[in-house]
Amino acid sequence: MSTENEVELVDAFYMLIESLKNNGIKNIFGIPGIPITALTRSWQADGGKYFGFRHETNAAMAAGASGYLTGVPGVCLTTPAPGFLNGLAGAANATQNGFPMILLSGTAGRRDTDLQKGAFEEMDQLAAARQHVKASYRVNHIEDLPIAMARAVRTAVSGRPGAVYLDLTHEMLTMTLPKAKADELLFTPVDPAPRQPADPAAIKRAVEMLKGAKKPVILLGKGAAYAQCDADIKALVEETGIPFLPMSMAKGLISDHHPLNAGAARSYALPECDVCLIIGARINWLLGHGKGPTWGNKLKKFIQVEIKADEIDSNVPVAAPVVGDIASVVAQLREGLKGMPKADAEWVGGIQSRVNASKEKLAPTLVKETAPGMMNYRNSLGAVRDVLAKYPETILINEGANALDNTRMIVDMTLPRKRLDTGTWGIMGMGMGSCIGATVATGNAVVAVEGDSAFGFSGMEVETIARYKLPITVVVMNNGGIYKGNEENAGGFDDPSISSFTPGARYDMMMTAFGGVGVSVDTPAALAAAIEEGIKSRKPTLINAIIDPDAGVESGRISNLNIERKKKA
Ligand code: OXK
Ligand code: ADP
Ligand code: MG
Repeated sequence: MSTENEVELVDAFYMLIESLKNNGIKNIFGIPGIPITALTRSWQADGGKYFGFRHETNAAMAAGASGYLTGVPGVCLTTPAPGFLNGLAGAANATQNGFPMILLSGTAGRRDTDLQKGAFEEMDQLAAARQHVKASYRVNHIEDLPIAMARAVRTAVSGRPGAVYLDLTHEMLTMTLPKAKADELLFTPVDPAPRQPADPAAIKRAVEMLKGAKKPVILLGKGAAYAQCDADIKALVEETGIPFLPMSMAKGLISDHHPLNAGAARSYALPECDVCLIIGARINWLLGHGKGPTWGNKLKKFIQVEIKADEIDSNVPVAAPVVGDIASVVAQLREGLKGMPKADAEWVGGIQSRVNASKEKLAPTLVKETAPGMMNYRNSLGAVRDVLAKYPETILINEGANALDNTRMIVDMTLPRKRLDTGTWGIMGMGMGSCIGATVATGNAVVAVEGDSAFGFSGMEVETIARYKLPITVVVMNNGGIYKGNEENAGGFDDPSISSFTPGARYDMMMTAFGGVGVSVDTPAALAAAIEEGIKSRKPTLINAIIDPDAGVESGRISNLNIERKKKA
């Protein structure tokens, strides 16, 4: 702030910071540099929380995770060009997953950029962002900042949530404004994510279909977890007695231990059902696009509760679309279904006996002893499951191939929004950023179960975790490679194979290098003890869990998506 001819002026930083605060933003994740260093410093000077990362993609992953867990957009602030592009990868992932976040980036001056004069970090970022985010807006004038921020927040959180890019031009960042004028312009938006109840006719159609169902199931996706109407969703399931299956991030929305959880009988429940009520999940690759063997090669009667109208019929015909927000629609459905008899006991009992059989088959593998250094994904994750059962508020971050699939299957979740994973894109590299975003947003302790390959994409953020002393315990499932650690060079040469990493790598030393706790373990009991200590101490902890290099399957449970080399004729 400065005075010129007695008029008090404010700068663009002030306008931006006040706009962020007016929109309920408390944290910024990013990396400073030209031209946003002083802006970042001003945010911190003003009392805003700032988390400085080592790579912008991870900062954007933190913003996305934070947005998903709270419903308030996470904010990532980057420098131009490469910094921005790195952040854009995380923003694109947030958009794909429906996580609300805002990517803010400084740019080189428009005058030079638009004439391609070769400015420092010159790039048309608005155009680059456009196809990867829900909306991208450029702010050319300081007076527009309050409206720009309101538009960004409203776009991020209303309808299907996603990322919004705000292009902060160099020229705009140098502007000033009389304070009196600024204070007139600043405002707090009203109801940025409005309720959108469904058309009563759509509810009626869905209710009739459910009432006529003989073998109904309910599929819960991460949209249902995001909607934060946990009690109503549980009540819908219990009042109807319909078995439910959670998509991976909806695990725990209703406890995995609930008697109506059909997750462990997936390959029976989905092919056999006649009506499937889908709440907050897309019928995408994760659901076999609604057809094929996942669904017994039959077209099911789908009832889809979804906020984005054009998502309906994206893969297969949906018999009863219910377009609206999940919190409203679930309440409407409960009202419409009042007095409906419970789902058929034979159908439910058949699922439950298959669930029990799957669990019984799995159980001994989770406690099986192996020689030191020869843990597999079953007994190591059996240990993880037992510890996390004692600390259900812990947020679990999970990525990898085998580390992902086995954790999803073995580690039960009992509370909503406690699991974040590779998500819609099945990406590697969401790990450490999501850990940081999750604990910053909630204050909860975090445990990450990471394949050694997956961990590498964001591993440098171990320094960030240690620097901010965050209550994060990272378990690196170290089998020495992608999928497996014992692949040989395909040509028989001396170089490492395409999937191998350094044998005997000590990931734990990455954490001790920065003053955190590092432990290397080779038995399930030691793994469990180290995780428990990490959760209880709330100290930054990295556990190098040594797994049998032969443990693991190429691409885990989605190996069918791989392309094999054609056989020579
Ligand atoms: C589930 N199951 C259980 C339990 N829970 N058995 C015993 N006890 C419990 N508690 C059973 C369940 O019935 C399934 O067996 C099996 O375990 C796996 O469950 P689930 O739900 O994961 O089923 P499935 O078929 O794997 O689900 C399909 C999927 C899922 C596509 C939704 O695989 C998925 O989310 N995949 C994400 C993959 C991914 O993104 N990978 C990252 C990239 S790898 P059956 O007998 O009933 O079938 C990569 O990038 O390249 O390789 C690369
Ligand atoms: P999953 O990966 O768990 O299957 P998806 O991300 O594919 O879930 O699907 C989530 C769906 O939920 C998206 O289509 C999104 O538009 C929708 N959604 C998100 N929030 C809401 C909400 N509050 N009300 C209705 N639908 C929502
Ligand atoms: Mg591995």
